[in-house]
This record gives sequence, C-alpha cells and structure tokens, in this order.
Amino acid sequence: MGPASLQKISELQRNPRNIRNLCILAHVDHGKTTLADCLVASNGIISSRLAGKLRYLDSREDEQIRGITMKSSAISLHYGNGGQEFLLNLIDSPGHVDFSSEVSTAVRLCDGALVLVDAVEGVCPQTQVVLRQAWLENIRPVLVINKMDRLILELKLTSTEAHDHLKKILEQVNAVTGTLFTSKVLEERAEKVKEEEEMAVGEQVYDWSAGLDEVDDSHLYFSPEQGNVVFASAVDGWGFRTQQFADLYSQKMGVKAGVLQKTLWGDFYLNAKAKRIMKGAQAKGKKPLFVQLVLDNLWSLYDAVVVQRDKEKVEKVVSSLGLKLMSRDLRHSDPKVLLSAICSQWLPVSTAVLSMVCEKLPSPLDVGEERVEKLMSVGARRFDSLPEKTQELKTAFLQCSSAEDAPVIIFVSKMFAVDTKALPQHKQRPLNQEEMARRRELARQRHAERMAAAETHLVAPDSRDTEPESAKTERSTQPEEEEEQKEVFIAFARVFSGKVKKGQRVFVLGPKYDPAHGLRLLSEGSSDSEVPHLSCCSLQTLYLLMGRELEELEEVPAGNVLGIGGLEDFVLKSATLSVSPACPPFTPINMEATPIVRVAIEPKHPSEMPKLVRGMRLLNQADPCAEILIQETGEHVLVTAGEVHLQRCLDDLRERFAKVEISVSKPIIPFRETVVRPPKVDMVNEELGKQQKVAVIHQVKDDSSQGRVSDSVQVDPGGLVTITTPNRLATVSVRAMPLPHEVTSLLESSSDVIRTLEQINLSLREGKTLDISSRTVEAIAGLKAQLESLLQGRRWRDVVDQIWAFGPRRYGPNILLNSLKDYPRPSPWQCLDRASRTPQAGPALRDFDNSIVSGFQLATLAGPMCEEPMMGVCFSVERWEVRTPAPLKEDAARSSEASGGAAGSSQADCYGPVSGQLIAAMKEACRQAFQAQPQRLMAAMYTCEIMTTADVLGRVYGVLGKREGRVLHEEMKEGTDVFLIKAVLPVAESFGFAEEIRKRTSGLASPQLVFSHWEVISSDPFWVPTTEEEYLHFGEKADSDNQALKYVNAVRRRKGLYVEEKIVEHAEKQRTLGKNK
Ligand SMILES: Nc1nc2c(ncn2[C@@H]2O[C@H](COP(=O)(O)OP(=O)(O)OP(=O)(O)O)[C@@H](O)[C@H]2O)c(=O)[nH]1
Ligand SMILES: [Mg+2]
Repeated sequence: MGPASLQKISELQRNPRNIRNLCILAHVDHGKTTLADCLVASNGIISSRLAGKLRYLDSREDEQIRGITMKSSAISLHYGNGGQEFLLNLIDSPGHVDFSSEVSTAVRLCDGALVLVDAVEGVCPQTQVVLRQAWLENIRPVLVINKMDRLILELKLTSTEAHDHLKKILEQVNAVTGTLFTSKVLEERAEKVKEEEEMAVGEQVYDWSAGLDEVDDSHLYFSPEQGNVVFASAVDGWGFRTQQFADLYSQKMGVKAGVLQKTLWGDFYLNAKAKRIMKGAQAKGKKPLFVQLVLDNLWSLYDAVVVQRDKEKVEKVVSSLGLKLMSRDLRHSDPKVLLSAICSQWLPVSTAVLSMVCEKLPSPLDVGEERVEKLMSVGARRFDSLPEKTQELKTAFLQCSSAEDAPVIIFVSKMFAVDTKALPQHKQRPLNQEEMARRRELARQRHAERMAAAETHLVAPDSRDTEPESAKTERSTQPEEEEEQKEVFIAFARVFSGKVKKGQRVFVLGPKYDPAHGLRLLSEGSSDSEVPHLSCCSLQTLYLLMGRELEELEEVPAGNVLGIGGLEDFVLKSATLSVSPACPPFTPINMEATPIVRVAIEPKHPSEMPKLVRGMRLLNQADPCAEILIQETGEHVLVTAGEVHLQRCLDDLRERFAKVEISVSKPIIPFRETVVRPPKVDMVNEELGKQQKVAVIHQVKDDSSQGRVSDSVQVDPGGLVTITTPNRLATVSVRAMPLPHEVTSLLESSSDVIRTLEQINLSLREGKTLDISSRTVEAIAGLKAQLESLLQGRRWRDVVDQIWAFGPRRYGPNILLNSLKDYPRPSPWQCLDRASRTPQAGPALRDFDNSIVSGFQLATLAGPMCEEPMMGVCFSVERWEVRTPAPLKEDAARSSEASGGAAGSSQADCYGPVSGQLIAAMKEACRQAFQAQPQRLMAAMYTCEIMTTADVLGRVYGVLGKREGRVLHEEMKEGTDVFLIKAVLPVAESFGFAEEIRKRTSGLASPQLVFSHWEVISSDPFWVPTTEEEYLHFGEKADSDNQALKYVNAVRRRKGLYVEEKIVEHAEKQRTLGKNK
C-alpha cells in the first residue's frame, strides 16, 4: 500500500465512525517505537526493510543516539479492513519515567491505547503507571505481548514453557487492570445481575454463582479469545491474534472457527481419536491447543531459519505457507533478514495490530458520558452544578458532530517546537512548467547583465553601483533567512466537536476560567477582553501530523488529532479552545512526574544573558514538565523530572532555544538545618553521665564562638543565649529547642492555613475589619487543636497561645515563642474569637515587636551550618529589655529642654537606628542559640520502588547500601520470581543511581524515584570525641568519614562560604611504600 494522499486522508477525517485515536503505551524499551515503525511501514511511508531499525517517530537526534523516546509524536495512517477504510491517528509515547508527563499529554487526546508488554520482562513499574493513566482518562486499552522472539532465542524456552510463561504475564496484566477497575467491574456486575434477576423472575430459581460466571465483564480484561491480545515480535515483523489461527485451522480441521477461537487459548487439547476438543490439557498432560497449533509452528520456523539454517526445510515451509520470497533474502548471510521476510509476509504484525485496533478500540463517536463529564468538571465542581448552557455542550461532545452549527471545541495538550524550515510553507515544492520557464528567463537575464557588468568593469574598475539588482536583493534577504531559522510552536491538539477552519477565531479558556461568571459578564455587555481568563485568537494554520513531517490542512472535522500554528502567544502549555464562552476549561492533565532535580544555569559569556532568558522561556513552553524560576539569589534555575530529562532540556537550550554556550551548576540538592535533643549515649553507645553531657555542650559552644566571643554575647550552660545591641539599649535572650517530629510535619503540610492566618493577623493589626469564611475559620481552629494535642508535656505547656510567629517567610516549619512574663502579646489565634475580630481588641504590641520577628525570619531562612533554611526549631524568647537611652552628660542640659525622644538620637547615630540593631541582635541570638544545641542536617529523601528478580537482589541491596539507602520492605510477587523492594534514598545520593542499578543488574532492575520527605541525618557534622571510649575508638582526630560534614562543606563551597578543611596532614609521614619496605 502506498502512502495515502493528503486528499484521501482529509476524506477519511470526515467519517468519525472510522477514526481511531490511539497511543502506544509501555514501560521503557518494551518496543513501542519499533512497533510504530512496523505500522508506519505498512502505509509505505518507510520501507518495510527498515521497519524496526529506523525508529521513524524518534525524530530527535538524541532520541536516536540514546535509543529512547523523549517526546510523544503523532502520525496519521490509513488501513483497509473488511471493505472499510479506517483512519488511525497514532501517537507514540516515551516509556522513561522522566517523560511520563509526555504520556499524560498523549493519553488525553486518545480514545484507546495499545499497551505493550515485553514477553520476558512482563509487567514493569511503568506498565502499571500507564495502565493507571489510561484508566484515569477513561480510555480503553488493548494488549500487545511483544518480543516473543526473546522467548525462543534468548530464554530458549520450549513451546510449552513459553505457553505457561505467557499465561503468567497475562495474569499479571489482568491483576493490575483488576485492581484499577475493581469498582467499575463490581458496579457493572451488580447491574447485570440485577437485570438478569429481573428477567429470571418466575422462570427458575436463580443460581448466584452461575450468574456471576456468565456476567460479561471481559471487555475490561485482556484475553486472546476476546481478540484484544496480539502476540508479536516487532523486530522480526510478525504478530497474530488467535483468531487468525482459528480461521486457518477451521478449514483444515473442519471445526467451527468460533469454537476454535474460544478454545485456542486455555486449557484445551485436541483428542485426535475422538476428533474432539477437550478440556483439561494440563491435568492430563496433553499439549494445549495453543502450543500445538500456534507456538509449535513458530518454534519450528525459528529453528529451521535461525538455529539450523536448513535451506531445504525453509523452502518447504515457505512453499507450504504459499509465500514468495526474493532470492536476495534467501541468500542473505544474516538469517534474521530471511526470518523477517518470511514472517512479515506470513503474519504481518501491522495487520494483526491494526485490525485489532479497528475492531476493539472505540471511535470518537463512542466517547462515554462519564469521560465527558470528567473532562468538563474542573476541580471538585460537580457536573450538574455547571450552568445550563455548559451542560448542553455535553451533547455536542457525545455527537462529535462536524456540522456547521456544532460548537467548535478543541483541547491543546502540549506545545512543541519545530524548526521553521520543517514547516510545509517553507519546504521546496517541485516547480511546474511555467515557474521553470520564468526561472530560466531570469537566469538568462542575470547572465547577460553579468557579462555587461564585466565589460564596464574593464572600463571603469571602481564603479561598484553597477551591481545587478538581483544580486543586491539576494544579499539583503540573507540576514532575513538567518532570522527565519527560528523555532515555531505548534499546538498538539484534538477537535472534540465542530469543524475547525483555518483562520477561525476562537476563545482561549484559561484553567481558571469560570463559564458561569464569563457568561454573566458577556450577557451584561462586557467585551471578551474584560472577562478574566478568557482571550481571543485566530487559528492561523492547521496541520496534519505525520511524524517528522507536517502537512497543511484547510479544515479539520471533529474527532481528529491535529497541529495548530500561531498559538504561542496565547497558550503556554495546554489550553481549551472553543467558539462558545459556555465551554468550561478541561480538567488539567494528570501529570505523573513532579519536577525535583534543579540546576542553576548561566551563560558562558555574561552578555548573552538576555538570549538565555528568552531561551529558557521557550523551553518552559515547549516542555510539559520542566519549570523555570529565578531564585532569591538571582540564579536562573531549571527544575526537571530527573537526570535524563535534565540532559534533554539542556541540549534543547543549547542547540535550539538559546543557542548560546551555557554553564550548568551541579544539581542543587536542598537541605534543611535543625537541632535535636542532646544524645543520651555517646558514639560508642556508652551512656553519657551528667558530667560528660555538660562537657559535650561546652565543647560545641566553645567551638562555635571561638574567637568571636564578645562581651555582648553570653551563653549559659542550658543553652540560653543573651545578646545586647551595640548601643547597649536592648537585650534579648533566646533558647532553641527541637520541635517534635509530628509538629514539624503538621506545620509543613499546613503552610497554606498558616499563610492565611498570618494575613488575617496582619490586617487586624492594620485596623481592618475582616469577614472570614467559615471554611477558613474551621481550618485555623483545626490547626490549633492539632497543635495543642501534639504539644503536650511540661516543656510545651500553653505554648500554642504563646506563638509569636512562624518562619521563615512567615509560614515555615519553625516557631518563635513568646516566653516573656512581662509582655502579653495578642494571641495569634485571635481571629477565632468573634469578639476580638474587631481591630484594636486585646493588648497592644510593644515597640520594635516587628524587629524581633524579622530577626527570627532571617535566622530561620538561612541557618548557621550552611545557610540552608531551618526546619523544626522552636526559638523561645525569654528576656527582652529595651532601656530608654540615658542622656549623655554634655547633652543633658540640652535634652532637658528638648523632647525625650530626640535625646538619644545623637548617641544612637553611630550605631544606626535601634530597630535595625535589634533585628541583627535577634538574628545573631537565634543563630547562637541554634549552635548551642546539638545541630543536625536534614536530607531530602526519595522513595524508590525497584522491581527485580531474585538473582540480582543482592546487587540491588549493594547499590542501595553504598548510597545510604534504607529498605522499607520487600515482597515477592506471587507466582513469579520478581521482588518488589521499597526503599528510601537521600536525594543527594541519587544522581547516577538508576544508571548504576541498571548496570549492576544488567538492566534487570529499574528504579522509580519519587520525592517523599525530609529526614534528619543522624551523624553530627561537628562531632569530636569527648569521652575516653570515643578517643579510644576514633582517635584524637576522629577523621573518619562524616557524611553530614561532607554535605555541609559541599553546600558551603557552592555558596562561596568559608570551608574549614585540612587538605594534607602530617605530610612528612607520606612515603612510597615500595621503596621503604
Ligand atoms: N528481541 C526483540 N527486540 C525488540 C523487539 N521490539 C523492540 N526490540 C528492541 O528493543 C529496544 C527498544 O525498542 P524501542 O522501540 O526503542 O522501545 P520503546 O518502547 O520505544 O522505548 P522508549 O520509547 O524509550 O520507552 C530496541 O533495541 C529494539 O530493537 C522485539 O520484538 N524483539
Ligand atoms: Mg520509543
């Protein structure tokens, strides 16, 4: 079949019943792109010899080099089946975890999915993820068990063993589907049972169990007899459904095809004597039908062609199958070429897969009501709470009509960048006769002019302005061309209703657009520009997506996937477009990946900063998952989902979007600083006596304040730090305490509530009366109650009411406490009390209250260890005195006349304003108080799930151990030899982890990393031996590896802070062993 013409495809686009929008989903490397190649080859777009080698849809260079897909891309294919012509919009998606957001964008545009499973590896973590994604979007999956050849050639299984193995895989896949669909299955069963019960009333006694068996929920599961499973080897180009063999053998054996189809998979065997198909092959030790009629054939073919290379046998097989081979293939030295030549004729994988797709996957007309309602109801809003006009649109969705009056509704799931040169408008077309004649004439003229110019040149050598006109224009267009080599953005979209025309004007509905609000405003006569989250644009160009190529289209009817040009100024990453303002924005795409790996980026040449900034903005638009931000430090930061994703983003930035040299920092690993309770045992697990404990604290204090101790700072043995401002007017005493772990997590998770609380308190202080919604009051009261229940015991008595502030940034997981006896501050929870919700109720604030809070905020934002934010620390202010300045002697006379306030000014001047001094003093007091306690670093942790087989389990443990990982639990999957390990791993140790695991286990285990929580690193970064046992055990220097100190130093070095490190010690002791032996 040759490539379909554009006209043909546009024709097919008009018949939604015969359209299938589908994506290929699988775990990484299970053969998605290879299978797509086979399907593309069936349309003659690439040669079938190259299918599987070209990986046509991996159009990026780095995709080809690395051998993994990094973006989803679409291609339209046509297929004739049973006298009908079908149009298939196929989307190939990446399988690597880092790119799972690309899968989400693909799934949104489809009605069905081809789920691939590697016949050897079976269900992998990403297989589960994609099945879940398909389920979340309500799209129907069908299954392809790929890489069947590996069972024959790699695992060298017999056909019977392979059959058992395949059964297990199918069970695994169905188990995943089962857990996802359980509720749906139960619902449908209940409905069916009810129906049947109604029908059965009065006829017979209803048998429960039999009824359940008969209920047909099988369309949800994968089973070969249902025809929704293909067994394939994409590399060798073959694939089949049991149906094909059933048809074949029904003629040969004289059995009905329907019966064979039902019995070909399962525990059935052929009783040759009785000429009957019987059940119970396994119990009776017989060969199941599937082995006898299907697998044995394949096994003997592989045996003849690849293993034995028996020419005669091959020829026999070929002629018995009625195939015709080219002698070139027969003579080829690589048996695989011959094999794929035979297989792709005998059981072409494209036919098996495409016919399954056409039969089993729904067309755009079959979009279920459930899916439509899910798409249309944003957030927690219920569908029936939407305006009537909006609800009416549901029928438009369900009809998927392309009639002129049907409202146009389009969803853009991502924006992707293409080179301008790749656009069809800029591609060179073959010239027609007329154009060629014109060009010829132009060339002749130019030549004549040049000759003339050469002559004048001889006469007047310096006359330059005789340059032919055409040459001038050529030169002037050159820079323009360079300018044109830009990236343009194309929207990856699908028409859900109506017919889209080129140049049509539509509304762009932002994710926060509310149709009820919008409709009201518009009916009141507002123009569209006044409605929030609504803008208007025109669809400049429409494209048919053909893998690497684009074709321009004039119009696209409902139910098709398309590309739209000219939206880059209106759409950032995804959007809903519609002609009707009643249309709600679609629910946001379920993104599986959360971006966590962050690096700082700067141009090699500082002058290229604007280019880089522009490039980063483009990258942000072109990638569904990458995030771009500017940190407080002014660094430009790129946040990506993982290492591979990071690499791709950087390549894109360098080569496409910014086109400048960039330098990239090492991944920025976030840490937190905290304090813990003094340890009860020392490093060698000896109990610390009271005496020694004091010694430990002294040690820390001495260390921290060495050389900096001044008379204005005092630290008492209990860790209370007292600081006086330089002008000696104010004194604060602060003590640091660790917060209980649960409190820290509570504060972290309720940062939103705290932020609201802070805002309310601020406006109360400013004297505004507030109307607070009951939901907010409830949330705040809930937080208070939880804090009270968690902060119990003598140490925390009544502290909840004494909370002064949260920090850093006023909502962080640290607390400032007011433990002053003489300063009754207004309670932070005053908004809960109705009476005090009016301004100026309760006690007033003391002067400089704000300075104390600011000092605390600054201290918690950057701790003393390595300037990382603090976490889980409570600072209690136990003394705060502000003296009114005593007038200086010489000023005394004057000040008695002047007002009291101005008196101190001359003295305060040399130190600056009091408020500033107090901020600095408070900050320093917090830092010193922090250092007076045992300090610890907190590391961000990933949870990681690793699936691995028993034989490489040890190696996985080895790698985890080396990288400070901790196994949480391990379980064996029933019926397989696969172990599922759940572990936690510090983010700091995760770089190269996936790679190492894969290498050490030869690709058998692949981890999935997800950020989970913060964890205290148990080792003390500033630890030195203090007890005798410790001296004995660690030596005087105690210079064994200290992980926490290593992290601290690494962060300090990155931030350009002073790092205390000894590089060479006792250099005189170095010697070369060989010489002095
Ligand atoms: N033996 C065997 N190898 C296969 C088969 N199909 C694909 N492969 C190989 O598996 C590897 C991965 O194939 P791809 O098609 O790139 O896999 P993918 O699923 O697209 O991978 P990602 O897009 O990175 O997730 C390639 O080396 C293929 O040659 C098959 O049927 N049999
Ligand atoms: Mg791929």
